[in-house]
Amino acid sequence: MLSLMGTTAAFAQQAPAPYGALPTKHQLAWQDMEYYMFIHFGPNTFTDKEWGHGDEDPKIFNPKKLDARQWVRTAKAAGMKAIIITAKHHDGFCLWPSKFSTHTVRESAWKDGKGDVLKELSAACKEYGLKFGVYLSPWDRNHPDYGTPKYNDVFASTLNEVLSSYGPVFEQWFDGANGGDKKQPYDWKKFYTAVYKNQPQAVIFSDIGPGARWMGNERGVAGETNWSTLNTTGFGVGAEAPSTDVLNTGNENGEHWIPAEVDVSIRPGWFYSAATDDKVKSVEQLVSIYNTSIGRNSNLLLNVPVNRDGLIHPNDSTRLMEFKRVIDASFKTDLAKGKKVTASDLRGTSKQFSAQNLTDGNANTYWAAKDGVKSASLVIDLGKQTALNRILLQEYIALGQRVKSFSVEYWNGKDYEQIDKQTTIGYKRILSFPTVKTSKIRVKILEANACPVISAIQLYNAPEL
Ligand code: IPT
Repeated sequence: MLSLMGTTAAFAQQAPAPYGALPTKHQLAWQDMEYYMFIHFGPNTFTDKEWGHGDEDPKIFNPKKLDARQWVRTAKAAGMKAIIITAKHHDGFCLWPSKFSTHTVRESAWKDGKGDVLKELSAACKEYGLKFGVYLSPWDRNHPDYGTPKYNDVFASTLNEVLSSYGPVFEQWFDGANGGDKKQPYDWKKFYTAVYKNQPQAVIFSDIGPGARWMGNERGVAGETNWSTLNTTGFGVGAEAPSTDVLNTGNENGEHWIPAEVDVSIRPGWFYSAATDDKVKSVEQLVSIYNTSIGRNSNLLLNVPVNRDGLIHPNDSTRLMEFKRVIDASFKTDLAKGKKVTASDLRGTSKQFSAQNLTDGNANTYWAAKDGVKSASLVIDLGKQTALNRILLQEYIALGQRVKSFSVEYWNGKDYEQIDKQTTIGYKRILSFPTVKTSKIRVKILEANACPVISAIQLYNAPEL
């Protein structure tokens, strides 16, 4: 009997077995980046178009004051961790002097054809410690081989060229947009191979990953339920993608770990247009997007288009700074930090799984319930009446995404009263609610696919906007 109990106790203190599809270490590092800049830039910037036809005179591309360091400084000051640029959009124009195209910066008026936007941007990212990523559209309305099997080799060579010339690339972005008449069956396997051969750590974005998935709309609104797992068997990119509803929520118990990335523009269009100078999204809109992207288990790729001078317009950079001030103020002081947590279930007595790990300010430590326990309650004792209006929760996703539903309650002096009830958590979930004054918060994990493994619960009192 004694030895049996000993065995049980020792067993209970093993780390939980991973559940379901899991992130790679590159996906884990990517998820921590959270917020980065998209830059749409090219001939469309000079023609006020969103989808160029590929027959634009390359000479129109002439951003006389181009300063990639200004873009990077802006992104950095905004709190962003990286920049992804449209190296080649649907018009086929290459922002670098590609050997595989005759429609490039080399043919443009900019710097007498001697310029290279990717070179300048990758160098500036390196200088300021930001990561660099590239968007390359497979759809190409300029390349003469497009629509023939030869084009797959051209595009693979193009990928090879970009991904071997500008240092580390953290993300390769594949657009599924295709409005052309010419049919081109893409050889995605060949494209992915070209990426991984040159940049094994790169996270590949497309509608269905394999590194990260489109979340189904361009409004910045990920699903309230958002699983980082997706079924991809039988699906493809673009027209063959799963429905946007599925991309929005992922698949519970999906085959692969393919977390959502939200792509949204700070202006009505993706490309710069003087006509949208007064239509830059408001701070309120951006905060709302923050809550429905980063706050819903997604990374946020916010597009800030560069203008005809080759600069980020002051209206956009000013707004980015205003937005950052609000986010910084909202998440300035974690009122739960260091506070005592009581859990209804403990995985043994080891500190490794202790409920205190929830409020230690370290997302690499976690509380876990015992195997087989799929619901639990966690009470945070704030020690005194405290005003609160935000809660931030994180699962320890290295071991998979588990939680199916949870609720948040506050102690009103007599009872626990429900503030909100939601579904998934994932890497990060943020809930906003009208300010409550309370001494205790109770989080109930109502349902999980395996024992819950939670790395953080944080509480904030964000200033009113
Ligand atoms: C849309 C594509 O259809 C989709 O595959 C993905 O690339 C997405 O863009 C990225 O934002 S096209 C858009 C006009 C909805």
